[in-house]
Amino acid sequence: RNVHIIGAATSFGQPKLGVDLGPDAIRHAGIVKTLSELGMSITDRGNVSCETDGIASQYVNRKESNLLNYNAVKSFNTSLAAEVDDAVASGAFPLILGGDHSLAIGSLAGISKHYDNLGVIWYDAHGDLNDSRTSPTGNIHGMPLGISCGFGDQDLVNLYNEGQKIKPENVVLIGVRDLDEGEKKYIKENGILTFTMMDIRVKGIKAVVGEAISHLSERCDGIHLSLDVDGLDPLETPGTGTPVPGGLSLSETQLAMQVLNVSGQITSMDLVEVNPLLDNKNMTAEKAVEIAAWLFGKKQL
Ligand code: DIR
Ligand code: MN
Ligand code: MN
Ligand code: MN
Repeated sequence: RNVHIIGAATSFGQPKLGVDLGPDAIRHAGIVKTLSELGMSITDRGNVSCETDGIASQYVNRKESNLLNYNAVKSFNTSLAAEVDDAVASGAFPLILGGDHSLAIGSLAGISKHYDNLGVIWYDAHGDLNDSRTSPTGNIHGMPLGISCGFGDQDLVNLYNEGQKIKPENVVLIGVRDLDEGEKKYIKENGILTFTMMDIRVKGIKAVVGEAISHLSERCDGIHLSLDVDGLDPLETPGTGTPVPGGLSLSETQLAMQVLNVSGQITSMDLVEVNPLLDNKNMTAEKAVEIAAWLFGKKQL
């Protein structure tokens, strides 16, 4: 299997410096060697980044008060979408390393071009379903799933190609435990299949991922996994900008990835929000490599 690694070296979707170094931290933790040893043929396409005025512009360059770094996010994601589109067109599995989660606007724009009914599994403590009106922060990394569903700023919704990239009924949330009020309303109104941490504690992660796959596989022609490392507990992945206690363990995540691997249905992946400047000896990037390894077939025996 050909895997194209694309570094999405962005921090524009949130205020903390260092998440743009996530892709290189994951490379240092051995992503290429680890996946190669599992039999994958790896091409590292390097990083997509974006020209900016530097740190000082972080909160200056905004479209409206609640879409921070708007121009940088838009320009970055337009470049990323083209790179991801090219990887999918070549027949490869795109593995997008982040970088803050606003990069999913571009990855989904590039990938969805190749599918009629792309499914998405969003493995995250958060829903990322805000728009500029519901967001309590103005940080666009809290909005990419909503934008991809056609909700919010129309220039971001129509980025790279016109219209909604995914249908809300083709989305499954796993691991959520920190939803804003507007996100709860959006989930209920659109009937998004959602497995909170409490649901996972009741049903178990294996059953939850199985339900996610059966929900999506009957209606979708491909399934994208967007995995935010803050879906895991901060004890496992401390190097991330918005940690929330009470998350998934590494072994639950390994099991989730094993179920996805066995299903044979995952066609692309984002692995995001690794911030080495907030980390302890690069352990979060090492966990990210371990998670990817299980998605690509790693086993304990
Ligand atoms: C919060 C945090 N819901 C926001 N979102 C995060 O700013 O919209 N997403 N951290 O990953
Ligand atoms: Mn499409
Ligand atoms: Mn998150
Ligand atoms: Mn996220």
